[in-house]
Amino acid sequence: MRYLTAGESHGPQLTTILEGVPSNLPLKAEDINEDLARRQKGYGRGRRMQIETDEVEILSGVRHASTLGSPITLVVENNDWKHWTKIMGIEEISEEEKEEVKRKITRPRPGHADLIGGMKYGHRDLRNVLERSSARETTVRVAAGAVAKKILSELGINVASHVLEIGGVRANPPQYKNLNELKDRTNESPVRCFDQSVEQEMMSAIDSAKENGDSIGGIVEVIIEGLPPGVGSYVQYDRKLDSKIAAAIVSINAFKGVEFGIGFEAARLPGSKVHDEILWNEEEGYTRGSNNLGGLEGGMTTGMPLVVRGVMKPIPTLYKPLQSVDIDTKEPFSASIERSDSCAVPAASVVAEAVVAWEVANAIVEQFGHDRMDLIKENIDRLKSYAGEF
Ligand code: EPS
Repeated sequence: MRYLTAGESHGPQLTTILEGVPSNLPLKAEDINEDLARRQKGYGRGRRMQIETDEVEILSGVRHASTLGSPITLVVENNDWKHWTKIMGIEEISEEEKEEVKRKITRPRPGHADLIGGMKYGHRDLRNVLERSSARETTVRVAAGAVAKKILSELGINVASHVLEIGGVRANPPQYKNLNELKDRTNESPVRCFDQSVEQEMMSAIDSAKENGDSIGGIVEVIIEGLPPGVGSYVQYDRKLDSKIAAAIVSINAFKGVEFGIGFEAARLPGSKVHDEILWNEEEGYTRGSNNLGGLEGGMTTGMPLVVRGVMKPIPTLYKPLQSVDIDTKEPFSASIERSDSCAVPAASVVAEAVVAWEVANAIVEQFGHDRMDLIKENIDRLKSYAGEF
């Protein structure tokens, strides 16, 4: 499977076309809208989220609530577009009109794509860069991920995400009975955190960042349960599932790092404390005594829960002035901006869930038969019973 996204933050709409989604997958707009709504929530978002009510329109590839196997087109309208029709219009405008059209940007934000994107594409109005580099694009990545999650759920595979850290406030490792409990509680939490004892502290950290005109980042975690062993491969670098997931995580706006299982902690421990001992019992077949490697060995799933974390830097759009240079005058300036999120970590956890789900679903679809959901299911069941007896 593959997908592309298109659309500007304040343009008319965001679009994604998903290619290679198997046929006969039950799919309704509600399945996608639920995740779009989850992405819009989260303490620390700015005023833009009050303007938008993200809802998908499915324009191709689905008939009578079931996929056809043909490309699926998903569109989400930007409600804010109506305020930007002149500024973001597609039609030609005269030089005088251009002067009238305010909001030309010549002052790049440190940490954003503005300066280098302008240099690279030859845009002296940096709006031409920021409109596409904006995290608004993650809306349709979540829509694509919702379709991937639907594939996984049909195969008995469960995907969750939660927030582990915001602005230096750390949650205790979540102790949950099952993944649905983790999902239910984090969906209720304003910061998408399982540990209620730190929720308030996280929100206070967001409040004080906002008061100071600053922004804060954090750490999110994605967990996938119910995977068969052997998804991905060790035989070639570009077939390793962990490499694809790592690329997907750092492709999310503002994400700077990724780790699996105990991650960077593995550097500080001896091998005897890192590797997960292999066990076997009649009922479950092969299992592990621990899951330090996050469900991946040799670029393949082990059958244990897949655990991956991503690090989000603070959003670079700050009310607090940071030193930069105006590209027209070359004068230094430190300006404030109009509108920003002070923290988007809770929303980013939903995005992380979507992009990881896509990579895992894609690897499964490629490996277990591309075309039809029923054949994919049969192939996975066959592999699972083989693995149990192996
Ligand atoms: C963003 C800036 C803000 C965010 C936006 C990402 O938008 P605006 O410039 O319209 O205030 O709200 O995020 C979204 C719109 C979204 O849907 O997540 C940026 O510059 O990256």
